[in-house]
Amino acid sequence: MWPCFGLFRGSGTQGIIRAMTDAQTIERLRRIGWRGESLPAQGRQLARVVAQHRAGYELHDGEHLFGAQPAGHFLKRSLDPADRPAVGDFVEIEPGKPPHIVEVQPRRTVLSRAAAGERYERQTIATNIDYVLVLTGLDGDFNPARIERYLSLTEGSGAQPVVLLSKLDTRDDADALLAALRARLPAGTPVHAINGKDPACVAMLLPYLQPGDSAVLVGSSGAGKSTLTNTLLGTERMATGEVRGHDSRGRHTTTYRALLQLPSGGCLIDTPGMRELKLTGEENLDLFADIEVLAEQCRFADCGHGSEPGCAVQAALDSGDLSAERWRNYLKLRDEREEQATTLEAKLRRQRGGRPVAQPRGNRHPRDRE
Ligand SMILES: Nc1nc2c(ncn2[C@@H]2O[C@H](COP(=O)(O)OP(=O)(O)O)[C@@H](O)[C@H]2O)c(=O)[nH]1
Ligand SMILES: [Mg+2]
Ligand SMILES: [Zn+2]
Repeated sequence: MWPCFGLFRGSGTQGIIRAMTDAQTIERLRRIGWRGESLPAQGRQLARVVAQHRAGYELHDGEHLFGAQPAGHFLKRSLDPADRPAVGDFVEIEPGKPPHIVEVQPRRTVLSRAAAGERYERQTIATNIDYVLVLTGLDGDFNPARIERYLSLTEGSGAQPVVLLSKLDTRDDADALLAALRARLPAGTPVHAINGKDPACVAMLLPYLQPGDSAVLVGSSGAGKSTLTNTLLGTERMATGEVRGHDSRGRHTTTYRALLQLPSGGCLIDTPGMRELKLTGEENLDLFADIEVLAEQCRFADCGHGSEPGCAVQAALDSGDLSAERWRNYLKLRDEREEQATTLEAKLRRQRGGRPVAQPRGNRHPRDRE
């Protein structure tokens, strides 16, 4: 099948040689998770962004690791930061010293968050990923509301979430925590408890890390992301840190995102712990769909779910069918999503010179249509 490439590109012996090198190039790119079929125009090369530093990018072409700089158009202040090359991107480069990134290939999936602070800015956490591994320690780090926040952010990414609980070896009551979490999250969300230091234990994650797969590890600093990464790698590649006793927080040992090739054939992106994970405003909050259905059963369409008669939410809270903690987290994330969606809409309107824009996805909320 592959030689077809060459026959289109050239003719005679030249074409066949080119075809062979194209097939080899594609084979090489497959190792770093590339799924495309056609290569860039002659004179350009494809590589994947494995790390981003202040001074430039680190790229991998399936064989070599090398540095590169973004072309000038990526540095324009008017450019949405979300359109700049990010870790996980497949980029076209032109040779040079150093090589230059000239184009970002269309992204299969994008995991982003809104940056902390006043100005609305979407930040890309990772692109072209199949799985978002949401890692939480079973120590003081354990926090179902934060897991729900991560899952909300993952919803719009196109990648599948996998909830991982580390430090299984440190407690005896993990089964009960696990059962409660499974009951709280949408059915079908994979939840695994692991000891990140034990290779036999992390083997259960290999189905997510097969050739062609890309996964990103997210979670607070100290949760054990780098420890798990090292165990999966079979080497101490990422620096890990001691956790402070009083709050189970790590010391941000990992300072940058890095995409690594695993012996199982998949690619894994380790990230530094992110202090604030603001919603972008584009989330659907599908993981709370049951609550939205419930709220539609209230007697009054504009029910405030306080002391109104016939409130289905209050009834569920009273009977224990809906946990107060989950309800509070839903309200918090919903309000934040609404606020961010409004800010995003205003920003898009400004960018388009005052013309009305399509509603951001997050506004497709049953109650908003009333
Ligand atoms: N007992 C135990 N300790 C772990 C586990 N995973 C991580 N740790 C420890 O937790 C600390 C923080 O881990 P690290 O991988 O640096 O966290 P990161 O900030 O998420 O990358 C280190 O001291 C690890 O040895 C685990 O599954 N069991
Ligand atoms: Mg780390
Ligand atoms: Zn109500």
